[in-house]
Amino acid sequence: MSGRGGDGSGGRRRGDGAAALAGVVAAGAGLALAELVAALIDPASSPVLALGGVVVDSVPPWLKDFAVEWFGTNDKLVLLLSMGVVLAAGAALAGVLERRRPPSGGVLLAVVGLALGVVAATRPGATPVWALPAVLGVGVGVVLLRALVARVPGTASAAVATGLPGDVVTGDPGHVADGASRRTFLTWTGATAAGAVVALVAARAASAGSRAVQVVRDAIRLPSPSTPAPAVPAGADLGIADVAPYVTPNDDFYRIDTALRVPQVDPATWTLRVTGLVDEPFELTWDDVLALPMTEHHLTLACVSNGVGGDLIGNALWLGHPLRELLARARPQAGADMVLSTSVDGFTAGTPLEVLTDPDRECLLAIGMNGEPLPEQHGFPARLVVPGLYGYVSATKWVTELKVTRFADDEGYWTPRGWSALGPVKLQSRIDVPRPGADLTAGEVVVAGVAWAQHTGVEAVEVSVDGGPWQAAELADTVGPDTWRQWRYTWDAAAGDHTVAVRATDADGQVQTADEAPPAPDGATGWHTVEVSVG
Ligand SMILES: Nc1nc2c(c(=O)[nH]1)N[C@H]1C(S)=C(S)[C@@H](COP(=O)(O)O)O[C@H]1N2
Ligand SMILES: [Mo]
Repeated sequence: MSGRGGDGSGGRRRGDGAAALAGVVAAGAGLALAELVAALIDPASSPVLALGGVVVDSVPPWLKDFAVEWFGTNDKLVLLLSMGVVLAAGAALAGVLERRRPPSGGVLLAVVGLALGVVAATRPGATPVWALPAVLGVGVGVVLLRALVARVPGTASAAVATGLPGDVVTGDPGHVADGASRRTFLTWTGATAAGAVVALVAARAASAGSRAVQVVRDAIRLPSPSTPAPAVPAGADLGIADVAPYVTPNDDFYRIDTALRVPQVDPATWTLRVTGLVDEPFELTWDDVLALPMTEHHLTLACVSNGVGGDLIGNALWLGHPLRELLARARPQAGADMVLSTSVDGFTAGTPLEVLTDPDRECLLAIGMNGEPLPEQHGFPARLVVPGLYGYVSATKWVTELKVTRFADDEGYWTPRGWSALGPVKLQSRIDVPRPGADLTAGEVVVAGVAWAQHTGVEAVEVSVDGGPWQAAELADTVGPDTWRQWRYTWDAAAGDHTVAVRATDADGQVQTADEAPPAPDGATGWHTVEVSVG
């Protein structure tokens, strides 16, 4: 096989490598510029983030479960890295195509770039301006691609390049000196790559400079509650090392959401609309919310994706206005049975209207978490929290709309993705100590952890060793049925390998089932067991 223009196939392949590099560098520079423009317009308009958002929204449930199982909360990092690999492969292909059949590489890049612009401009909350980063990025990317590929040594059009300023080419333009042309190519490619890095650094600086939301959050003074929470009894925390504390510090609180970048919501422009099947739709500003009577309530939030023994659960003191009051003011119409809450980022949750209007359940439009304004990643400036329901059907962060509707007419984000429309939290218990595989000394061993049955309450916890009889554990205090409870059992451990199991009983007398169910579609069940060796 021989290449074109008398170029041997070895040279041609070598040229392909350089063209692929040119493609990656040119596309990378275009994307870097897009990041810079996005940082100036709205960081959410980044084409990479927009594409990632589309991928997150459209991954099939099995792939999502696989990703969470393998990568846990690093799943987003893995997604971004995989996207990077795919984009780099496409860019390399564009480079090779541009060299072999110009301008097909440039056309490929342009088509992908413009598609990214469309994707960005159609994300939830987007304006048409959000297409700009992708459009400018791809424009520059195509120009750079053509310029770099033209300088790939041995490319037919390389001769064209030799007349340009900056090229150090001596000799006959038709037979470009190999070393010189390689140097020219590397100079151009290196300069482009350096430009890309500069653009990325500038993009970072620009978005750091616009951390206005953080500043606003730090300046907020939360109203004091007209209905304060009861004090946490001293006995709620047994003070055992490595057992989850009764109240989870904000920094340790699990985070689950579909957002690749934490939404930055400025309270000054934020509003909450109450709409749908109501007689009195209305809208609240941030100042309106701050003026409402506030309730404080401890409640334990759990993720439906939490496997048995998992840690996607946390307990906090929430400050907010009761949702039943907001709904009463809107006056829901007959036939309505669901509230679809929507986030700035397009996430939605469908919550039974009956739960939200229940006079005995503290469902809150929350603005405070453990004495602080909501942290940005937990929904600043406002989110929902509902005792007794998994987060995916209730706990909308960065919430902007409550639409009173019907389960027959609307569905929350996760329902068409293979999760149940209704998500009451299932009775569960977890062993925090000893850790799996622990080497213990024979004698008294403290077995301890947490158990939860939100809104029903935990009544009892029992421990069984090696399938033996269930033994009652000591239960810690709690402020009420909406939080988890710590528990402790002192085990007289004999030498050997042992399996320790835990089960809870709720205040209705229901005993935690041994039947194992995976998280999908409505929450995991089964007993948490830990294997240890005692020496
Ligand atoms: N906007 C938005 N809100 C959301 C989600 C989301 O993806 N986007 N995920 C929900 C899920 S599945 C859970 S378990 C809780 C987690 O809340 P946290 O991150 O504050 O712990 O948020 C809920 N609220
Ligand atoms: Mo969740």
